[in-house]
Amino acid sequence: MNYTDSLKDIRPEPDAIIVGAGFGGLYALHRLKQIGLSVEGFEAGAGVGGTWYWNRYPGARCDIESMQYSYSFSDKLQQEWKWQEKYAPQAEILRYIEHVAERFDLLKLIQFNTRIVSASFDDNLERWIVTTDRGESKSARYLILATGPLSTANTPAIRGLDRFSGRIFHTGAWPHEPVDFIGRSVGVIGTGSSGIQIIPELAQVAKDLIVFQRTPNFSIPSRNGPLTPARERMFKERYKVFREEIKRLPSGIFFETTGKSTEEVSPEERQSGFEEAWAKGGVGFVRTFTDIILNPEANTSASDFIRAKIAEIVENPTVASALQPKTYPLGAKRICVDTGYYETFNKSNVSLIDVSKTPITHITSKAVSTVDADYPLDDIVFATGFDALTGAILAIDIKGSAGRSLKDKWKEGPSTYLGLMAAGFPNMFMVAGPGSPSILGNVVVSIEQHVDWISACLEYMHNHDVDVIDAKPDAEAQWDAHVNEVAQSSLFQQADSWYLGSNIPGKPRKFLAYAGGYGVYRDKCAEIASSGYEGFIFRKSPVLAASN
Ligand code: NA7
Repeated sequence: MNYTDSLKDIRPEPDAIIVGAGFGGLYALHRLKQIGLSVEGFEAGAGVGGTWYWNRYPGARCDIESMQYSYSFSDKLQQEWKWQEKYAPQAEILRYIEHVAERFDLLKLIQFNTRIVSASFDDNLERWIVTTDRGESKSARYLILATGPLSTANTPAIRGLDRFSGRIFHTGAWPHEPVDFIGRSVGVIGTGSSGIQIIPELAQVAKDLIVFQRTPNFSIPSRNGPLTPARERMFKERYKVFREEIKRLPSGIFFETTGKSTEEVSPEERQSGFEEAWAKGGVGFVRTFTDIILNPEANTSASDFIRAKIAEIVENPTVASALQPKTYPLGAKRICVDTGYYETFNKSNVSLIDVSKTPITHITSKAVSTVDADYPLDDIVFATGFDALTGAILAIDIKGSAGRSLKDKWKEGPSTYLGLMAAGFPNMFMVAGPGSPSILGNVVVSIEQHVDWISACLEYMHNHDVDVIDAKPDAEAQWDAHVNEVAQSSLFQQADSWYLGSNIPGKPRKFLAYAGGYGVYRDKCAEIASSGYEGFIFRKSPVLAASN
């Protein structure tokens, strides 16, 4: 296609195209609009919300407290919005995001039900040209990918799946209308965060629930409930200071902890610390003592504590044993948070099939079959996760300068500079992308930091009269080496997980996020910006200058 010739058909063109209307895309639209850019958003869904639009399965809920898993950019918003529960369910988070979109007048900027299928940087025009699944094209100076780190649902290619005559669901692409499971035989494949949330809900209504577990996860009870006025007050009274503090924390999440290491306390105090954290609930369990993540012995005592709890809760010792993670340390895979998960396995209608011992071989028209049995089912629910961090980006056919494809550049795994840009892809930014802390903690904190950094960078470009920014290949290579080095020394190497891409057959095994901590990363990004964007290259574009 000759883009120059076709340009007359695709004007008017915005300054920036923003792909995705979840937390990241909406804030990018708002912020870029605020600095005076014209912006246009594209969203595959029929509404805003991203993850919280698609993941509507029963039990879907955020495992970070609502008072923290929310925007901080508007004090009026954070003071006025009233969360109902300590850990908000999907519907409440979606209402919040819809409210934000309306409140900041963003809806009119977004074209819904439209998926971006390709994006190419035209070296002559120095603009990004995107095409949509509706056959339209649009060009913009800047391309912002806010496509979500966990948005491309992964359904394993199990032989015979297409022959199954019952209903098939994926937690990450749940229907909008209510789904009735009453009196049905339901199989759930997958026991990560999503499986652990949906299983107790299905067990209440299904005739039979068969859980196919390949790897057990550590799960901590949420102890969820209505948000107490005291807790709400505690946050709201010091929100401004508090938000600043959490930005500096390693995971962007505030936890109440003992502040001590396991070595500083007696065995009895250690036990009572774990008991207290278990009774309080939530992922904060892993921060009960400061050394759980760092010291293998401390980790083993925390892991043993959880294994003992599983054995205490689950009545059948064989089932309890199968539910106990034994092959990796606590924290090497994403820790899950549940409401009555382990208790669910005491119900007479629930069975656990350990597919690490008896793998699923195929699916027939009526059953899931393992090496030693057939399990007749009316419905199969895949809780099998996502092609994380790179999936949604690479689902777009992205071509940078000189027609270089991003898929090709990333064939050995993603490499980025600061997780914000990829060298050779000028004026293209990623929000919470690979090589940044992204989903290793509170992703909303990550998103706000990225969008603020990007908008400050665009202002800098405007003030310095430059039009094009790119990452330098050597700066990218150094960042990539640093990301890998930090990951190598972390716990994350000790289990197969979506953090490493190992859940997707054929995906290169490479740690996908930056594990050095949110605070450290934020400082690094700020330092680079204040040094005049070291590692980035800027240039003036005669063609863009002419179009100003
Ligand atoms: P996860 O955490 O990736 O969990 C997926 C689960 O599905 C996990 O238990 C997998 O077992 C299992 N799985 C994947 N493929 C298969 C096959 N082929 N057979 C059997 N079991 C399989 O996804 P979630 O949606 O639960 O959570 C993703 C994130 O969203 C979560 O961490 C939060 O950040 C929010 P495996 O462990 O690979 O053996």
